[in-house]
Amino acid sequence: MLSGPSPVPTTAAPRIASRLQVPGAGAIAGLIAGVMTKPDRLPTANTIAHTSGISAAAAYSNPRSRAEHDRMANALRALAMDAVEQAKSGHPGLPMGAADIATVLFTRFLKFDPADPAWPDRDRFVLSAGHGSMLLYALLYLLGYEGMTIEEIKHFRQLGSITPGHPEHGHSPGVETTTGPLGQGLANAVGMAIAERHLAAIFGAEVVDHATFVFASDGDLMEGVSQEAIALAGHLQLNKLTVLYDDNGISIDGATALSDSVDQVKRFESAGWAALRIDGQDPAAIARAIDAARRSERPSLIACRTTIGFGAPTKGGTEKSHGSPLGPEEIAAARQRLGWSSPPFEIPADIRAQWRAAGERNRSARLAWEQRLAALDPARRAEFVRRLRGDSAERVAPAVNKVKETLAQEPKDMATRAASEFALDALTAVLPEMIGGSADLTGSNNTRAKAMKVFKAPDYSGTFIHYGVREHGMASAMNGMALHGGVIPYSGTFLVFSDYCRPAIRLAALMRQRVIYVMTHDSIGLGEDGPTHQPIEHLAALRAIPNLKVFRPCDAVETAECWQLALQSKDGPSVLALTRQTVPQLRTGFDARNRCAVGAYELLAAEAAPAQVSLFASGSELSIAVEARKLLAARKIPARVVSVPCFELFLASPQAERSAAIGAAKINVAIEAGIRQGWNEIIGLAGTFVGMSNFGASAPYKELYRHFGLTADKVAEAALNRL
Ligand SMILES: Cc1ncc(C[n+]2csc(CCOP(=O)(O)OP(=O)(O)O)c2C)c(N)n1
Repeated sequence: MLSGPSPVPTTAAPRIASRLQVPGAGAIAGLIAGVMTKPDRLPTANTIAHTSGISAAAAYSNPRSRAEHDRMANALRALAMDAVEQAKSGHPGLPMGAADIATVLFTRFLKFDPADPAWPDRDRFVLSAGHGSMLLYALLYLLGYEGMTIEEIKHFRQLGSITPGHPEHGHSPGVETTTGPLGQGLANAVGMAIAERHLAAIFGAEVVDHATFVFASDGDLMEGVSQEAIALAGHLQLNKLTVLYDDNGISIDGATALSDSVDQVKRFESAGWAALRIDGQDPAAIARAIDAARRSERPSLIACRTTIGFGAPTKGGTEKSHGSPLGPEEIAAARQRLGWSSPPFEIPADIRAQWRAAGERNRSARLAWEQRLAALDPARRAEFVRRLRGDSAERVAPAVNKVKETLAQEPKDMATRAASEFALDALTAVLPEMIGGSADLTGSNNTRAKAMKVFKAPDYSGTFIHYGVREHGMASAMNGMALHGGVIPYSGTFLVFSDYCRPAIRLAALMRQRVIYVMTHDSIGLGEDGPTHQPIEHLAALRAIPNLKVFRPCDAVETAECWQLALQSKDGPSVLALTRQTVPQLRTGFDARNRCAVGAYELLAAEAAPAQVSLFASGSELSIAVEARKLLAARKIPARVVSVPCFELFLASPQAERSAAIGAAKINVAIEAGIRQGWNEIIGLAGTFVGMSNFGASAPYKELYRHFGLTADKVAEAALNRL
């Protein structure tokens, strides 16, 4: 489904969002314009050198006194308490418990520059436990991210603010991914780390050398997707990935011991990670652990024992500080205990200055990176920039046209999954940034183009990922890859297992990321594997997700066109629903237009005007419609056939185009080997639907089509009954 009007406009978001849309908005946009850096991004002497005369980098990589650290961490705690109190909702416990970890990470280790939140070589920080969003907003405010003002903090969780309940990518600067559904952020981070390793292997450490840090809670690690993510990261030896686990032993119901007794350190170790336990309120221990993680040859888990709601005298350490305001009395007592005397939303100038200086400490590193980028061989630099910008259209169109020319010269009846592989051979040759994969169904999904090398340790230059039987982790990692930029992720599984990917697909759609899901075995047409494997409601369920395009091409030509549209959809994910069974090539003759671009078009006009019947179908059912048209013609009933490869594009196309596709026949019939839901938009309430209304069965597919009435005879009969 395509979205309607965009979500509520924000106060600062429009300005910021425009910068967030293009990866590398600062450096890269500057490069493209032929200038290195915008003047306003150049450092002044004051921003690089501190009054003390030492560089920002040096000052803030050195440990500060415990008292100084505590005051900086308490600034985070105070902002979290106050913002949640003012909003009358939110989660103060996590930010208060995690403040020490965040202070050490952001002021001493994390490489970033608030002046250019999209700097491609920044370290990525993912707050997987998105309910702790105030931790992130307080950090972004204190570090000096543009637009993240104290007013935004005061408007936490309010309409139009850039401080929504859970962090939303593209909505607030510095938010790397949208989190809230637990476990997703952790799996996104695995994808980010994959993208980093790959781009470093291709372009070198001078321009790609950054780490990925995830802050994950008990809930993140309880969710099943975390196991898929952890196992994949361990297997791929993603040593630049570090999970900071907020081991506070508390979730909503109370102590995690109510429902969990996993030893997380052992769990991660068994998946190939380096893992250790530390006191998560001890800055020195935190720094030592992060330092060790940075030098590890394996991904690292740092299990940080913390106290939820640290500082709150009666609610701290309990679930009472997890997800509701602490209340004025508790806040007053916490202020006292923490030694924090400033009024709500006020940060003492010296602490603010320390945070700002920490925010600026990597400015020189960023500028040095820009110099290194500028020094790259021009062709290499241009390619790097092209990949980061995600520009592919100029390469895709000629490649697709070539495929279509080949198919026009030598029409091929083939399964659309095979047609997809045929298209992929051509597309991956011109778009080396495409990173494919499959959840252990490579041979069935046909997602591995012939020339693709496998992505694996220690040589990460390959572009095909064996994800293992991990659909959810795969889809979520693809979100992280797309968010990272520089790669175009696609991968495969059976359409029926889109259910196993759905939480990640939904987030890709919410974040408007270009992620492409090849989902084969798209109907009862898969045959003998039976109803467990036969998608029935899946097309409708996927079409229900806003911003997601669901393509169901009818033949090899449409498959190539749908690939083109998916690759060109930079503002959202796409599903390619493909057949297991062979289908005839219905589009013969070369047509340079991408006919699928309007979502539905007349494939065959009626043999005589005016048409009395319009037959609409998608995918493998198009050939049934074509046969039914012949049967009706034999009865002197003129019928036209309309191919509907993409509802979303159809519904978004201009009224005139939609009317042309729908036509004016008395009878509308739709044929799709799925449920009717959604089709009324095309055939109307009075239209006839030939499809499925219950689960399928196990049998050879032709028999199943006959059994369930998906035949040309039945379609013609349905039309005749209405005349
Ligand atoms: C997939 C998913 N299920 C449920 C929730 C609702 N929820 C939010 S936080 C949370 C658990 C809180 O425990 P923990 O992760 O340990 O966070 P902490 O209490 O330490 O802040 C739950 C169940 C969610 N956000 N995502």
